[in-house]
Amino acid sequence: MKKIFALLLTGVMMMTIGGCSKPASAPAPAADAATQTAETKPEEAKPEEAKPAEAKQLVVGYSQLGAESEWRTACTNSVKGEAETRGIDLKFSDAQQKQENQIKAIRSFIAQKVDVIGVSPVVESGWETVFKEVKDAGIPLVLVDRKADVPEDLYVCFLGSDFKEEGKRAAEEMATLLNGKGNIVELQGTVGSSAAVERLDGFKEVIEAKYPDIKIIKSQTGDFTRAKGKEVMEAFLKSDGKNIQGLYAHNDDMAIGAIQAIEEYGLKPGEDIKIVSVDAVKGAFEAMIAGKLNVTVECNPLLGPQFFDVCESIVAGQPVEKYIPSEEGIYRQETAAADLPSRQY
Ligand code: GZL
Repeated sequence: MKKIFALLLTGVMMMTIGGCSKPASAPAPAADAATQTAETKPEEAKPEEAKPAEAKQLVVGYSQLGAESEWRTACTNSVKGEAETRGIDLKFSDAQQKQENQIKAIRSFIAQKVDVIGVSPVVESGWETVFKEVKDAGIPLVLVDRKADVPEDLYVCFLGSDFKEEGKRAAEEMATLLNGKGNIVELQGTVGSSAAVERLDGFKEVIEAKYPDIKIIKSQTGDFTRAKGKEVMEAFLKSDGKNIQGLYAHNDDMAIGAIQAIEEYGLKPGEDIKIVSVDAVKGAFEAMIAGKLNVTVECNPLLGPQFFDVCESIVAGQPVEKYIPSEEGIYRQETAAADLPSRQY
């Protein structure tokens, strides 16, 4: 009996060990190779004729801050037009001058896995968190037109104007118009925007350093719009009226609004009150030709070509400068009629 049990136990053991000896992923037995048909044998397969790889279409997300001025419209048109010319898939968002809308748009671009993100920050502060999300997603970021107060490693480059230099140029032009003496009111751009902060600084620095007989008696934001510029100028005239000899406006749109307020008050803009503004949009040339504006300091909005040059360089792995300045001039009443026909915005 014991012998029969031992024999049975030995048989069971032999079957069990035999069943585990084959690893789960044993390679197909040699016989499989013989069943391949002729046309699929690797040594005879004819590789597809190598087609040149189609260049992948560039996909760029661009958060534009708003549509508050002629300048902004020209900037948007330049970006959209250049994207179309180059066949770039542009994801465009207009934030209507609200930072929360820009942040939402940037997060949407991250979710869409775009190749590059461009941003025109409505204000300088409040960007570090979302820019870190962009960096963590491995997407390069380009600051277009305006700056953001973030560590430099969070963006590839800033593409735009030297706003402080624009403010300095405006101050020299105003001093010439006033012969170095008089009271000025100032219409500031959007509070906290790099354009407004630096245009104020540049203007103030030159006046305080070189023109002790010129005083800035009032300074308030007109938010870069015609309507607000007119409203604030009306308040300036109500409080200081004939005591104002000059107006410095951070953009042409606010200057054009202020011109309406000055005329309604009964004074002659460009004569009783000398006016210097910034941007050099067509509306400013028309006001200069009418003798109502004296000088406009150019701020170039045609940033589309430079923006997409930067995007293409980044995607191609080419080096990009941290700051790419715009080329800009100064335009005065005397040459406005001759200049206007060649203006692009
Ligand atoms: C300047 C730009 C400013 C313009 C305004 O680069 O950011 O914003 O000067 C515009 O006209 O609103």
